[in-house]
Amino acid sequence: MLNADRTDPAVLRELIATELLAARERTALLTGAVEDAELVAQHSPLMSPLVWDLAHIGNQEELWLLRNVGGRDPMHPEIDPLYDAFEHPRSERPSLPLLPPDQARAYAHEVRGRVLDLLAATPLEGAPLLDAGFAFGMIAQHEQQHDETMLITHQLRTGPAVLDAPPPPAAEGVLGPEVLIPAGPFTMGTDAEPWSLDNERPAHRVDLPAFWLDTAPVSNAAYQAFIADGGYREPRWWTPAGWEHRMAADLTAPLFWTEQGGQWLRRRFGHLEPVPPNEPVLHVSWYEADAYARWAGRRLPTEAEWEKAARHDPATGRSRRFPWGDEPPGPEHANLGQRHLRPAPVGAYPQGESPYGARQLIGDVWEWTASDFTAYPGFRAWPYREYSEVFFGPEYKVLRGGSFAVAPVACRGTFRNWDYPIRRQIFSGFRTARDAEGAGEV
Ligand code: AVJ
Ligand code: FE
Repeated sequence: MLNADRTDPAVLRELIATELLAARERTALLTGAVEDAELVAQHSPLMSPLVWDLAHIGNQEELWLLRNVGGRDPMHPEIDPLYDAFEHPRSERPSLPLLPPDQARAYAHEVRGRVLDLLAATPLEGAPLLDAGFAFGMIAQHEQQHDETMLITHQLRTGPAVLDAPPPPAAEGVLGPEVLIPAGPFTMGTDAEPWSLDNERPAHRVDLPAFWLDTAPVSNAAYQAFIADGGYREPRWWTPAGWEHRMAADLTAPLFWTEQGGQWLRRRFGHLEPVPPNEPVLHVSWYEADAYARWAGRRLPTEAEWEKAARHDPATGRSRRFPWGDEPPGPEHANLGQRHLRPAPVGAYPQGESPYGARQLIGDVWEWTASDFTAYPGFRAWPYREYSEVFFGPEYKVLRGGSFAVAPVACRGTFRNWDYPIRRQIFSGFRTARDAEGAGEV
């Protein structure tokens, strides 16, 4: 679908409608799985009540599509400040006079009906917001991003399981521990991806020395070896800020893990289960990932290294949309879209392999990189400064590749996510790298 002929307006309209519908089905499932009392409750100070996400989805859709694209008047201007993410921090949102669940649903539904009418009547060209249906694509991605946020809220909730999904596919083949990425330039970022967000632009050349990268994300078994070796008790593996945080927050294992009778268990969407040794480690902070890498005699890859490993095709010299090529992600390529509510074992998805032989770069777990979230050379904020620009700087670290919770429409080789280095309620894991002295010199 994403490779459909976007130059045909009828095809593009159908693609947009399909993506908007897919997002709404996910939103309906995540907000329909619990009672209204659970929708208005705050399950963690890190998160909004689910009913806030629901009305915020509708409000952003109204703002960008009905008002900015369609020129319509605001439907309920008095509620706008409630759903402006910059007006109220998440921890305060439960005390706001939010729309109750039935009204939030009705509002989002009403906006969507009008948006589908607008889509049928609007040319998808002739203005930057309209070209290639950008504003519609941005809104489909926005809703899916909040569907990931809502899934995080579900993971933080306590109580019996309400979400279910089949298990992901098994590992295939015997993999070496790491792959070599020879020295040389590649194209980072994009000018061509029609629904790319401002921080992915523009395309630019980056020259990198050779490096080795883990073939797959670090597993729970490997991470348990770090714990068992006293990794959380040894300041020399941690940066000073990381050690300070480790002490203050009393970190001893990934979030949602507990030890019982010498065995590690984890809580996952309401199930308490043994930690599966061969799955990528999940729910670790940047500080923990960085400490693990140092303990292993390695380091986190930079964002540029990650993207070169995921996109550069040494046969043609060009960067692809995805590790496997330019085709949109199918279920054979990557664990995306909340199809499975857990990462697949390390070594799954042979069809998603990159030309260098790295696996699971897309899907499964967001991968922490060594890099701060900064603007690419030539960056231009678009269509609003609050999407990316206000977050640029050293406080945020970049994550790449998407997790099992990310929808294909909001995932690609250029996509950049960011968060504070202490955060671990997100679906975060990592892989490690090391310098390759002298390898691959031209
Ligand atoms: C890109 C995931 C950091 O959730 O704060 C949602 C996405 N931006 N609404 C976030 C987003 C506006 C954003 N992240
Ligand atoms: Fe938002």
